[in-house]
Amino acid sequence: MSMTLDEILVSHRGAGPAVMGILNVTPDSFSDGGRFFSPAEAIAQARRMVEEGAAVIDAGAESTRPGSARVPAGEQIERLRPILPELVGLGAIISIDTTRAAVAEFALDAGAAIVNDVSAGRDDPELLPLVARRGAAVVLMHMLGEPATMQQNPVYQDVVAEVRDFLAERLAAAQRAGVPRERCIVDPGIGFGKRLEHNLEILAGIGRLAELGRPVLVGPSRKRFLGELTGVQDPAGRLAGTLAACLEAWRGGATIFRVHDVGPVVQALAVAKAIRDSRQ
Ligand code: HH2
Repeated sequence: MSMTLDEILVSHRGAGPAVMGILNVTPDSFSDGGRFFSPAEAIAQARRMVEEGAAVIDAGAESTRPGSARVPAGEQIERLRPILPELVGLGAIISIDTTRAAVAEFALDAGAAIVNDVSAGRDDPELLPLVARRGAAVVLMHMLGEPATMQQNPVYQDVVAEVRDFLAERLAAAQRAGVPRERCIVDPGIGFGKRLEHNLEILAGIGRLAELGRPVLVGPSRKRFLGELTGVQDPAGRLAGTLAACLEAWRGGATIFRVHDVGPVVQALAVAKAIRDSRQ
C-alpha cells in the first residue's frame, strides 16, 4: 500500500486507508520493548512492515507507555542515528515519534517527513516552528496530563467533545506557528489519559473528530483497553481486538492506523474498503 505523503494528507477525502507501522527503538515499550533495540533488528522489522504494506514507518526512541520515564533528546538521537538513514531507503514515508524539536530536526535531516508529537506541540515550544520551517507534516495527538501520571484519574464530561475541542485548539496553535492546516493530522490518543469507557466512546465517536476536516489517525494497537475487554493479558495476543478497533474506527472515518501488526491490518482494511466501495 505505497502512498505519497500528499495522498495521506487527503486520505480523509477517499485516498485512504494508510497503515503506519510502529518501530519502537526502545528497551521499555509496553508490547515490544527491547525486541527491536539493535539497529539490525530494527531495520529488518521496518523492512518487513514495508513489505506487508505499511505506507509509513513511525520510528520512536522514547516509550510513552503509562508511567514511562523521559529519555533525553541526545539519547533518542543516538538510538536513531544508525537506523534512520536505512529506513529512508526502504521506500515508505518516515515519521518520527518524538515531542522534542532536537530529535525531530535530526530525523527530518535524515529524510523523515512526518513528526508524530504525542504532546501536540505542548512539550517543546520549538517543535511546531521547526515543522513549519521544514514544510513537514505533523500528527497532533490528544493526551490528558503526561505519560508519568495520565492514567491516575482521567475525568471527562464528554470525552469526544473535549478531545475534539483540544484538537481544534492545537490545530490553531500549529497554524499560529506557521504550519498550514493541510499539513496536520489529528489523533484522539487512545490510552493517553483515558479509561476503558473513554477509549470506547472515542472509537464510537470518530465521526465527530472527522468534522475537524483533517485526516484522523488512531493507535489502538495491542493497548490495555483491549485486554480489559477480552481478558487477553499478553499485548502480542491482542491482534483480533486491534483489528476490530481499527475497522470500527475506519467505519467512523479514521483513515490512518498506527499498528504493530501491519500485514493483518492492511488485509482487514483492504477487505473493508472493497465492501464499502461496492455499495451502490
Ligand atoms: N501510541 C503510542 C505511542 N505513540 N502516537 C500516536 N500518534 N498515537 C498513538 O496512539 C500512540 C503514539 C503508544 O504505543 P507504543 O508505541 O506501542 O508504545 P510505547 O509508547 O510504550 O513505545
